[in-house]
Amino acid sequence: MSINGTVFAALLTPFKDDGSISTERIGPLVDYILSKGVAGLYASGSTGESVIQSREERAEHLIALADYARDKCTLIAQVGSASTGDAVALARVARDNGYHAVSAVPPYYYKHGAEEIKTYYRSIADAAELPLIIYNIPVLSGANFSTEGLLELLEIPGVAGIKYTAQDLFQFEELRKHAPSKKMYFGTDEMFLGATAMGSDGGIGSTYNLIGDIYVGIERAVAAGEPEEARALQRKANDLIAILIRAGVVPGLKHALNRLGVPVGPCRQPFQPPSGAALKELDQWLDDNGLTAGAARAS
Ligand code: MN9
Repeated sequence: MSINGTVFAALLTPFKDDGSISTERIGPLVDYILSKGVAGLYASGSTGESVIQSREERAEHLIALADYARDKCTLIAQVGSASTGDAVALARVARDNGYHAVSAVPPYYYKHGAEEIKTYYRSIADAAELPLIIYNIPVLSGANFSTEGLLELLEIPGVAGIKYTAQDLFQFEELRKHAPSKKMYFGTDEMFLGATAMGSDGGIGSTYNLIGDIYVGIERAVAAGEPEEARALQRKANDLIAILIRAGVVPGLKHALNRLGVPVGPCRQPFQPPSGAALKELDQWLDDNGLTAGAARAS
């Protein structure tokens, strides 16, 4: 099976107001994201608050998302877990519900050796029977692979590519050179344009939940040979990202979507909603850029 598209939102997980999983709120969020030209959704990852959900909750979300969106766009299920058993169970859920691919963060918390990590990925690929995207996010997973280590993971049968959420464009391009047939998605939204120049196959990130059209626009500008336009669009995204980093990226995105009229509920604790100066800056940016309160409800 092939993975169609280049720009994927690392999907937020909508919650009810009481913090439990909301399946009803998936549809409006997906519709909003796809209306911006995004090609697909990467579910149950970092942006989806997956590590603070039970396996059962993650499965419930993955199944409801597939029911709503499998015929509308490309779907990738992030099934990674600290436990191989949980990751394998979620890989089967993805397989049985029409996902186009799975992805997995390395097993976290314990510092596992290379053979343990490879065995984990083999188990997931076998269970999923779908293309597997390695999820490299050292700042959160704690697993810092060398270029050679990542290339070894990319050689595991069933592995189709990597979501590279780091800032090392040199390493990214090294991987591009040594694994030319693999899909290489960049995961640091603020460097989407730089990664395009280094040969990425697209991007998967959190801010695509809100401003996917900007990244689609960057790709279009690059294809049209308009680097100044591409850079202006990246600049626009980065003005927002700088604020989101101060506000808290996931709480900030949920705040922005709720305010717009796309209800996604709160983040789960220990996250706290944005407050103070960061909240003010965020609301100001949203108003200045047409993402005014209630705009999605009105349209
Ligand atoms: O995986 C996200 N990275 C992290 C993707 O969560 C560390 C990105 O989409 C960032 O949220 C984004 C803003 O820094 O690039």
